[in-house]
Amino acid sequence: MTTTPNHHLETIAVHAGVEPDPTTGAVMTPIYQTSTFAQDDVGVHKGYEYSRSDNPTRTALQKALAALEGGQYGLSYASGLAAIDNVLRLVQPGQHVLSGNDVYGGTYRLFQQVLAGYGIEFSFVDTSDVTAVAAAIQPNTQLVWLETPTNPMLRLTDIAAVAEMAHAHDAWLAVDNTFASPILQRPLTLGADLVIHSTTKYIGGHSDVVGGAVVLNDAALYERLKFLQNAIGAVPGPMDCFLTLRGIKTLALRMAQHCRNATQIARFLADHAAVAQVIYPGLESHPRYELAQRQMAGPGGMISFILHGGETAAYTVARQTQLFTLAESLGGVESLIELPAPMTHASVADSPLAVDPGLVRISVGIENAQDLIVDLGRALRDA
Ligand code: P1T
Repeated sequence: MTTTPNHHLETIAVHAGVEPDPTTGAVMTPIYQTSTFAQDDVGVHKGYEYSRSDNPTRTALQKALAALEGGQYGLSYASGLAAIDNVLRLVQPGQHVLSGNDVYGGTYRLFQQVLAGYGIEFSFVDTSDVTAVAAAIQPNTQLVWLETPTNPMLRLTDIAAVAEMAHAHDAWLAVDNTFASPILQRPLTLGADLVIHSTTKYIGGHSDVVGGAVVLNDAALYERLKFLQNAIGAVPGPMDCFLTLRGIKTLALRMAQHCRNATQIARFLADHAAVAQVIYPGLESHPRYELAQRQMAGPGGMISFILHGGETAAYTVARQTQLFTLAESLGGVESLIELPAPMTHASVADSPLAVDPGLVRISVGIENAQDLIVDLGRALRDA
């Protein structure tokens, strides 16, 4: 059914974008596994011509994503990085992008090793410090790019404050909302112009599909991105759209459990003798705890920590957990553990964004919290 912005997020997650199929009444949007669509006459069709341009399963997903983020328009992509690449194509050679200095390693790689070669200028600052953002904005800044919480340090940025700053300089603010999910944070409502997701993570939620999304309100920017989505062609297939839509239905439920479990685990880690530092937006020790309370509806499922035993101890823990699978990615129902420096952030090694080699990152799943604590406790015994 058509949801309205007055519906609560739990309702939007279940219903948005999905209408009973007009031909059969199928309650779930079918997987329109077709590359092309018959035309009644030359150029006369039912709104669909070719599945790179549009596909009904993708349309349903895009509507659901837009509704979840409280935006007018949603666009889906083959991966989070494809979504990021499309947004960056809004920026022209000679223009400047001001990026956060703690971002997914692949984002930094795309910026520095691909797009900088096409004449886009990048600089990287700690966006959690708004005075640093103000100092780094240049006359040619067209886009401010940030993650909050960041990957992997879980730093938080005041979205409303940075949006105001960007707009004062006629720049757009893009927020990669992957770590929070729209259930916990809706950047468009705080003044951001573009919200980006790796839907591979919480939105899909089951570690079975790779995808990306952009949601926005500006009609002209949407038209340009829609053009780019088709012109560049990094679109998701109908099966992937279906899986992502199916995941979305339980997003609110899952996020609640991710937050509950992660809060318990963060406290357990904070009290553990082998642990030197726990970074989690739900702990009062987090430097922006107050902002987390104000900007987010919950602290999320991601925790980073450092052990007294440093890198060696980090490897020991990562190798010894059993319920926490050693793997890249995050946001699925199952708990994962990884070491960012040699894994997800290997592409920032030897750069100013390099990550502490002793940092451990966990994505807390929706299993029983006590079972997860026992698993971590066992692994920490040797760390
Ligand atoms: O993997 P992909 O769907 O292309 O999304 C890239 C991406 C974008 N933004 C953020 C904040 C991300 O964390 C990611 C992907 N991150 C991982 C695979 C990871 O383990 O951190």
